Amino acid sequence: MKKFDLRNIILMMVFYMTLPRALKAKKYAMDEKCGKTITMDGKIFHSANIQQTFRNNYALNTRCRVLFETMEPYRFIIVFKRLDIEFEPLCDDDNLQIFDGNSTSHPTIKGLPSRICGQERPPGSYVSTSSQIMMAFHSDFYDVRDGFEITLTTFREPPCEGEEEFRCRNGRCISALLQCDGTNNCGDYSDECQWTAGVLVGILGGVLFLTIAGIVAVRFGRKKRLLKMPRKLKKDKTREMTLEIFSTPEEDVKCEHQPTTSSKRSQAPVPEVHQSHCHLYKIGEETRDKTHIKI
Ligand SMILES: *[C@@H]1O[C@H](CO)[C@@H](O)[C@H](O)[C@H]1NC(C)=O
Ligand SMILES: [Ca+2]
Ligand SMILES: [Ca+2]
Repeated sequence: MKKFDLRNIILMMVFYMTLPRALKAKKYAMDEKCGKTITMDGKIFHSANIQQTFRNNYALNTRCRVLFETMEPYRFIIVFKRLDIEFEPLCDDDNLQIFDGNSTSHPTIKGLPSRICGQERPPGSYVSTSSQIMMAFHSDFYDVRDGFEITLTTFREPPCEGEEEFRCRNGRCISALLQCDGTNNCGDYSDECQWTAGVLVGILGGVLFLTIAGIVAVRFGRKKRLLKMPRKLKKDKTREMTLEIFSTPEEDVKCEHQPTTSSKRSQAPVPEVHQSHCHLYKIGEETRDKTHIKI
């Protein structure tokens, strides 16, 4: 592995933070591109991530072909990131085929099974001998799976071109922009830096620590507030009750034992002391009816 000094590391980090999105690997779902051709120029568009589908499972009864092409003298490096296609010993039910050319009449890519299925992803990397490859996917009428995920990278035979290209340990020349981007483009991981893992672990560790610290702080704050809450609630309740009592209109105040049949004029005024007692009594009755207040 290469050794980087601090200056290079900082330069690299700045470089990748400012890297335009367009230069990063494009993602494709094969089931959205059936019958289409995807062209990678090799200089600007030099890597792609291909999945069978962006959904959870591929569809039943699928027959899909997608052609990938690049410019001479570029070729393709094929790296499997994951594989989950219904297993059958001969891969007769569901399968992926990758042809080393622009049609299904070409032989399949050297080193790969002619029909790919199962859950064990083909290890290492595979290369095309021409600038075109055709992917063909087939599924039958029952049992579907996740599909697959493949990294496709354009490369040239050495000698590599100065700063624009990176020379993999296996001799392939790929775009220098693919170094340390977290994807095994060369096929032997030589384009991925040793420090990337360390830095990533460091960053993740920092984020994790801050998150936990944040959660603890929020929890602690909430607990403190909750402890204060009951006193506040009690205060509010008493105020509400007092308001209820004093906001009762005077006219409503009547003693229950007061005769209601007599006319207003003949109604004897209730003595001051009696009235206040009566008033409180009435409120007690009223408030007992209202479920939200208890006396
Ligand atoms: C398909 O590939 C062959 C060579 O293998 C080439 O002669 C032909 O022009 C290609 N066709 C298309 C449509 O690219
Ligand atoms: Ca199936
Ligand atoms: Ca890479």
